[in-house]
Amino acid sequence: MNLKISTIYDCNKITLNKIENRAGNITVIENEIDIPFAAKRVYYLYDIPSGAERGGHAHKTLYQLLIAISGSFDVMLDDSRNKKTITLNRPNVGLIIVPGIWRELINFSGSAVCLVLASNNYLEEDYIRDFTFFLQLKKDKI
Ligand code: T46
Repeated sequence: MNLKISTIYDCNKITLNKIENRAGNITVIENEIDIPFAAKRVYYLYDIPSGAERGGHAHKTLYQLLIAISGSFDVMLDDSRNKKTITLNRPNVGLIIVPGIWRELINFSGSAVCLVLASNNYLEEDYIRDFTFFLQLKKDKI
């Protein structure tokens, strides 16, 4: 997806499977079956102090799935024209974020854990961390 033309409407919540039994539940995520990309990297945010904010950047090429595997938090998405805020609070519901979307993670509950599946390895060059530069890139659509 072209980072210049992607919008917040390309970022959607997905409900993952939940295999239930008396001893508890399992959710399984398989590349290109349960998510529309192949995950190359997994990381998770935890021990997040009350009032802390994470994110504050966009990615040039990275696709991600975010899941609140414990607790809850809000994800604010911005494509330079439109904004929306998504609450994640269930371990079998994730949010797909496509390239070219500014995101901020706020309102973490106590013990919240944010699991992220990402389509590529860590590359600092993939980050756009300056909001003014992000707006310029999105304006320059052609
Ligand atoms: C995102 C949100 C949801 C690494 O060395 N390797 C990694 O794979 C990652 C993700 C981070 N880092 C280092 C880079 C920084 O020195 O860990 C430090 C914190 O990273 P950052 O400030 O980017 O953390 P967040 O929580 O603001 O953002 C992270 C992801 O970077 C980002 O892709 O969408 O989680």
